[in-house]
This record gives sequence, structure tokens and C-alpha cells, in this order.
Amino acid sequence: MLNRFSRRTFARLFGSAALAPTALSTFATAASPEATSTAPTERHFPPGFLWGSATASYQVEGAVTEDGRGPSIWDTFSHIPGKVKNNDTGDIADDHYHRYKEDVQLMKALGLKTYRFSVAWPRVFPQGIGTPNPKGLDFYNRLVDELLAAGIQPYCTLYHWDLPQALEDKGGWQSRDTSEAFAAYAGYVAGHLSDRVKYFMTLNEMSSFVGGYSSGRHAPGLKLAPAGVNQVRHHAVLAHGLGVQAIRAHAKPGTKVGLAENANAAVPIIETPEHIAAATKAMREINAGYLTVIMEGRYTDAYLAHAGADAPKFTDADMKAIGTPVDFVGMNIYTPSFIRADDSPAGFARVLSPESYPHMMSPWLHVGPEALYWGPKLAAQIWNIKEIYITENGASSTDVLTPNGNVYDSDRIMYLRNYLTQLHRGVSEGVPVRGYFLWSLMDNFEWADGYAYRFGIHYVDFATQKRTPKMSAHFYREVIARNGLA
Ligand code: GBH
Repeated sequence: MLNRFSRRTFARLFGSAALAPTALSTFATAASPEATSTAPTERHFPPGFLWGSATASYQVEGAVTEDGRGPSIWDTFSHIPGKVKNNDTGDIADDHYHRYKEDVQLMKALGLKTYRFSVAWPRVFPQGIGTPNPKGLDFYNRLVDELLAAGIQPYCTLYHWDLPQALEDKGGWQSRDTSEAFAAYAGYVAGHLSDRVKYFMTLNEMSSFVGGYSSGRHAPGLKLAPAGVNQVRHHAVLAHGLGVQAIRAHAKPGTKVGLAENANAAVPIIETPEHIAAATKAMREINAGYLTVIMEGRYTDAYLAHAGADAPKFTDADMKAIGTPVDFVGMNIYTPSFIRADDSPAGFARVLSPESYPHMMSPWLHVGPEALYWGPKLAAQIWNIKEIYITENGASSTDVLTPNGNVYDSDRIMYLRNYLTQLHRGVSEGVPVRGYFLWSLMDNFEWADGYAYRFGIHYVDFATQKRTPKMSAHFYREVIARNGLA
């Protein structure tokens, strides 16, 4: 289909004579006298590299009152007028709860090796704790079976922001009890799915959901003072640590446990030894409240000094749990944090971006492909990590729709090709990235941005729920088929 499309367009633009072999070879010769072939340069990834895609429960499932699901903080939040663009909610989203079989076929057509989904906590425990709801877990049993039948390896995230509202009513992430409740829930799910799911991630993007207690742009929409926010953050990393322990206690032997964290990817502004050294220092400090404390089991001195009287309250036992070794690290990487060497005691400084800095449709989504090289490289080096996944990377686009049903997203292809080129650079050097999950399989509920911002490689018409592969889906299918850049 791609070939037919290209030939047709090429002919329309340049006339059909341009497609004649002589015209093509003349063109190639003129452009590059040395070229002996017009075959694309293939830059391969290691055999077995896991090409995947990712979604999250509240963003795709819909069916929010079905089969005993309890409300989550995102149901509550999205129904408060003015909180989400156009007052969109996840009530229906992609209706994936009913259409998961069709969606697994989309994955199969792409050639995906793996798929990362998240479990909605309030489906499994409608009250957050207590009596499980078997129908809730059944959905994930069916999904996992469908994936395995299609030859796709499931990667399961346990928390992608849909906290049961019943727990929020008791303080949510401000309460240590939520960390304990998370561990109980995580152990329960892993106990039931680990006969078929081999990889579990505890929490997705702690800093993003902690933002729901500081900027208030995400659920539950609170704006706490710094001491409160630091305590919420501590409960998040504690939930991760207790979750790792609970999963290990309940899952089948051989199950691997990690997390999916949007670690800030420090990128040296210029690749000189001094800027690289600065970026290496920065990578630890700018992630001090999350990845660093998890990998090291202690808050850095700079983090505690900076927090001062607002520092979180914790025990030695907390720190031991937080530092429980993980089997792998998942990194969600979208944007770079540019760093330069500096004479300050810290030894580094952020390089601020000018107004003109290029971004994708989402204003925050600054384009910086090097993030996919430096992020995992520095993390592996600093913490001696042996197994890394890029658990999310992708882009929003305004997507050009043509009357005959094509969806052209050349900017998303540009973004992906450039990021994958940098990933390839790292993997070729031995950076231990084993897989890549493109965000996202299909357009979905983009949190506070509602349905206005599309991250999918499949276009979703939300009125009819029709899915259409975008040009980027064809691109990605080609990457997967070659196990290399296309
Ligand atoms: C990820 O967040 C999420 O895991 C995923 O669910 C989401 O759909 C995807 O990426 C695309 O956004 O509007 O200025 O307040 C990415 C990290 C952190 C980026 C919060 C947007 C809000 C910036 N996100 N951030 S702002």
C-alpha cells in the first residue's frame, strides 16, 4: 500500500515519465556520482530487539462503570467543568474495553513484538483495598490471552494515574496507606497474571501524577505547599519499592519487575568532556526525587539541602524498601534537558531554551532526539543498569486528513526517525536498551488536553471509533520488519 501510494504521488508530482528506470538512475547518478545502488541504507538493531507500543487504561478503555469498576480520581477530575480541554472525559475514550480484539489485530498488522498496557486499579479493587472484583481482572486475562495468541508479549504497568477515588477520599498519595494499598494490589495482580506476563512495571511517571498535587493540572487537582508535595513524592517512591517486594512475593519465579519513569534526560549541550561530565552530574541531581532515590536507596545531600525544612519525613525502613533492586528500568523519554558545565558548586547548569525552540503539537514537547541517546546511556553508566526499555516515546501532530482517508503525519515520522537514529547510536555502542515502546498505538484521552492532542500512529475517529493507520504506522511497520531504520 505504501509503495502504491508513493508511486502514485510521485507520478502526480513529477509526471509518470519520472518513474521510468532511466529517469530514476539519472537522478541518482546526478545526485551522487559515487552511488552504486539506490537501496536504502539499513541500520539494524540487535536481533531480538523488542519493538512495541504503549497505551494506558484510562486513556483508552472507556466502559468506566462496567463490570463493577469503581470510580478513579480521573473520572472525578475530568467531570469537573474546566479541568480538561473541551470538558472531555475518559467515559468512552477508544472503547478499547469492548474493542480490544480489534486493537490486538492492529498490533499484529504492525508486526509488534510487545505491547505495554496498564491495569486500572479501580477495576480490580473498586474501593482500592479489600475485596477484589473478579470481573475487573478478567478483562486483563482476556487481553493477555489475546495478545499471546497474536504472538505479542505483554508488558504490564500497574499504575498509570487512575487512583481509586475511595483512596483519594482518605488522603490519596498524601497518605502512607496508599503506598501500602498499592503494594497489596500490585501483588494481587502479579499473582494472577504472572503465569503469562513476565514483565511488570510498578508506577508510570511519578513526577506527572505528583503534579496532580502541586500544579493541580492533573487529578486530583490539588495545589499543596512544598512540604506536602515532597511527602506525596516520598509516598510515590515508597509505593514503588513496596510494590516491587509484593510482586516478587506473589509472582511466578522468573518474573521481572521494574518501573516506567519519565526520568529527565540530561543532554550535554555540546559533546565535549566538560559538558558531558556536567550532564552526568546533572542526570543524578535532576532526578533526585525519583529515579536516583530508587536506584541509590537514599536522597542525595543536595536534594535534602534544597528541600530544607520541607524535606519529606521517612524512616530507614522506607529507604530500604525504596532502594529494593529492580530487574530493569523503563524510561519514558520525550524531551531533552540540555546541560552545560558551570563553575557553581553543583558543577552544572540547565541551558534555557529560546522561544523559537521547535516543538511538536504539544507546546511542552520540545524536539531533542539526543535525549534517546544520552538518557539511557547516562543512566546505565551511573547506576550500572543492565536492562533498559524505552517505555514511551512519541509525538503529537495535527495530522493531515485527506478526503480519501489517508492520514499524513510527516512531522511525527520526522520525530520518530530522528529519535530512533539516536537510539540506534546508543544501542550500537552497547547501551543496554532491549526494547522500545512507541506512544501511542492510537489516538486517546490525552489527560488535561482531552482528545485535542493526538499521539497515535492510528487515527481514531471518536464519533465512529474507526481506526485508520497513519503514515507513521506504515513507517513503524517498516522499521519493525527490517529491525532497523527506515
Ligand atoms: C506521558 O507523559 C504519559 O505517560 C502518557 O500517559 C501521555 O499520554 C504521554 O506521555 C503524552 O503526553 O502541560 O506544561 O503542564 C509525558 C510527560 C508530563 C508531559 C506532564 C506533559 C505537562 C506539561 N508529561 N506534562 S504542561
